Amino acid sequence: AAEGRPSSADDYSEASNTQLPSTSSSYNDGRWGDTTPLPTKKKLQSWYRLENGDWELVNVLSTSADETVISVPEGKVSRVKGESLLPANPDILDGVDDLMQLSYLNEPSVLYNLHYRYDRDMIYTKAGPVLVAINPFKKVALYGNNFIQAYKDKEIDGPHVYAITDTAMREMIRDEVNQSIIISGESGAGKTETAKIAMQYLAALGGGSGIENEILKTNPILEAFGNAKTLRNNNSSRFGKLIEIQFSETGKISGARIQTFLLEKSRVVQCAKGERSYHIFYQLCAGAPRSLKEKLNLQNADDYEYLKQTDISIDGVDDAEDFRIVMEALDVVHISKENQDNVFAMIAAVLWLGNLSFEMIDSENHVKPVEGESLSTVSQLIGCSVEELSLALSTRKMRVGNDTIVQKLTLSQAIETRDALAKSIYACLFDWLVEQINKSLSVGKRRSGRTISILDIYGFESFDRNSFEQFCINYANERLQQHFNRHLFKLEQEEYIQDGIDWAKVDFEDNQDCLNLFEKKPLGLLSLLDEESTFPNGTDLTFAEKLKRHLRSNSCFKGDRGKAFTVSHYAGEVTYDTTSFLEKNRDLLHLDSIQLLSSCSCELPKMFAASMLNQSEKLVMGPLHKAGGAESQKLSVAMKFKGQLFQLMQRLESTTPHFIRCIKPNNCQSPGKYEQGLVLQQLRCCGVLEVVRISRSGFPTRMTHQKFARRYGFLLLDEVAAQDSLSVSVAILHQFNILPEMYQVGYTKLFFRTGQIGVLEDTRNRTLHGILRVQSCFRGHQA
Ligand code: AD9
Ligand code: MG
Repeated sequence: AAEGRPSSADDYSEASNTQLPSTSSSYNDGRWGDTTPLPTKKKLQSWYRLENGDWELVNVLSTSADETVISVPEGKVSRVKGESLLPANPDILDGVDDLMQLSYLNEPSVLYNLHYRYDRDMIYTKAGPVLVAINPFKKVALYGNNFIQAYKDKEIDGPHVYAITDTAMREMIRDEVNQSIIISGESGAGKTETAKIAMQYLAALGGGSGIENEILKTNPILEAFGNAKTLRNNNSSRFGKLIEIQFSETGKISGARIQTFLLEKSRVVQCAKGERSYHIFYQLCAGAPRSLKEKLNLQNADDYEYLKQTDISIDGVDDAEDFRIVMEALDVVHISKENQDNVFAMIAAVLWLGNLSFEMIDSENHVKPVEGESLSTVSQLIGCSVEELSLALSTRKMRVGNDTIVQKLTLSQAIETRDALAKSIYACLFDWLVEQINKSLSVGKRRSGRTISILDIYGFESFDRNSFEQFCINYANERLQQHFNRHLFKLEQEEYIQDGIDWAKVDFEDNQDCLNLFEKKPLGLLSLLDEESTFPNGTDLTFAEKLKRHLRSNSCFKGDRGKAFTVSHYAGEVTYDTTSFLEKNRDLLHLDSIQLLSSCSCELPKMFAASMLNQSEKLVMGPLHKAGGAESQKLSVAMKFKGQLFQLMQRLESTTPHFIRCIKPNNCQSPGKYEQGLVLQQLRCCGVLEVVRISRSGFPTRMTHQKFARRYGFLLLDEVAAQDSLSVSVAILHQFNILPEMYQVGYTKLFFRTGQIGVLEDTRNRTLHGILRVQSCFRGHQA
């Protein structure tokens, strides 16, 4: 792992020159004070924490036992407590391309380094084995065939998605081990774009058969059906995705398989102000050719209740043009024209369902759908009679003992039934589409070489109000974080062992306690949720109370007032509001609706019904749900998700992982804005600072014997008997009184604790500065 990790600023300047063909913006927002790289030594500088939590670079004028005198950039002098100061790195380390090279790995130094690079469009930085990517929110000249070629030929090796993908590809071939690229980060941080950039690199290197084009075309399809505008991201993925790209023995792409996780289906019937439903709805309305429009009786987007509650258009997005791209992509992945029409018919059916209104039929508030265009269009589109549809939306069959009775629905029950049907149709359609794509991309039964999987999954979420979705997402992130920790911990250890140095145990924070809180049976969050979901009288409040009763003693759990509870996640505390937890977890579609779909004459609704029934059956028989008993209709959402997650982790465990952490520099999706606090919070959440912390408790600075001897050898006062690099290095260490616990001598490298190299660098700089002065004096004298 240390190979290709330049360990001094000299390497950095080379790397930065080659990596960046053009340097655009200059660095001057004043917040950090004068940060223009200086050719000469700065005064002793430190980071000073301002009241708002931001850090400022200050000069240290003097230090005593209980106070330090500093001067801030504007020249003001203040006396401050030592605790509010952290050491700053020597400026030769400005903008290093691997955070591991920093002598001081404190938060302000990391923030500064990333900011320094970001301002120069160097959006990628390594944090040891992890690639950090900061969203530029603008086009940056870092991609395309020339760059791909250059990374492939190793002409450039600066941090980049291409570089990490290249490593994955090489390791797959060299070690014959499956690889994974795990991309995480907050909404809008750039995961999906990053995944596409990685896919482009793989397609360019492993392409040839044409299948790579099919694989790339899955992106616009999945984005149309699974992405939506949210307040955080105009193109937010509302599902998790793992794409496994398969390679032949010769390293050519032979096929692919996509797995998706937990599509947010509530969005189909309702979304927040300023957000939109799935792109495809607007695309279809805006872009369908006239004949299709007529066939589906399509109106404008703002004629549909499900869409007109919120925004219809997105700035800079042409839905009609995007629809054309989606249709073309559907052709490429071999979805027949007939099936494409069937898909769009389902989309239209969902829209028309939303327009269905109800009228009162008796004095007991019972309702039935209003007869008219909406009802008749839906029934036409799914292939059933108006009567069947009307009945399914206004009554519910119940079993009482051995008898079946028919219960009439009230308005709210009818609306709930209608919306549940719309959501199910959409979710089934999404799954069906993924299945069709997989068929097209599948290499068949022949199991060929190896695979590279790319995981683009929602990052940790903590909002003002956190619901069931955040609960599931954050649980997934706990699992991924554990994978991340264990892997990095192992990597670090391996490097020490390889170089033959003492491996004193480095402690790292395990999140097993939090995972136990979720997974323990029978008294864990997931089990208790499922138990309460199967109780007919269970409510969100009884669920919350149950949690408080049983989990009080768990250190990661805190009961709050009313329906809320708090979990201490690795990334921070999150308070969940249990409102709608049970309903979302049960995710019931009444049997009447399933029966309606199965009796339809159109193919897709019939298939959807079959897959829903199939799932309930699997569940009743399957091992996962013994406890639920035969009455439970369906695997609960949380249990299904947990099962998927376990499978995912198993698959990932058998791969060599490569981690990319995406960071969102501001909340307004705008270029050039770098908000310290926001970046810092994400660095903490996605574990980058943790990696840095793990390294800090080890020996993060590494330099080969040769390099060390070359760089500092001239500082030696006494002759060294042997001139080999190791002897010279050891002599330097002695001369500078570097304490034995501060370093380790490996077979090829010297390993230092944080900050040690800083001392040597200071002396080196001072000496060089002195030499230069003497030389210039000397020249002056000669003249
Ligand atoms: V979400 O969790 O799905 O809501 P992502 O996937 O993390 O989120 P996405 O990749 O969609 O974020 O990026 C958001 C936007 O940032 C994109 O639409 C681009 O406009 C922008 N972006 C992200 N990465 C890059 C990049 N490398 N170059 C230019 C980028 N723009
Ligand atoms: Mg995304």
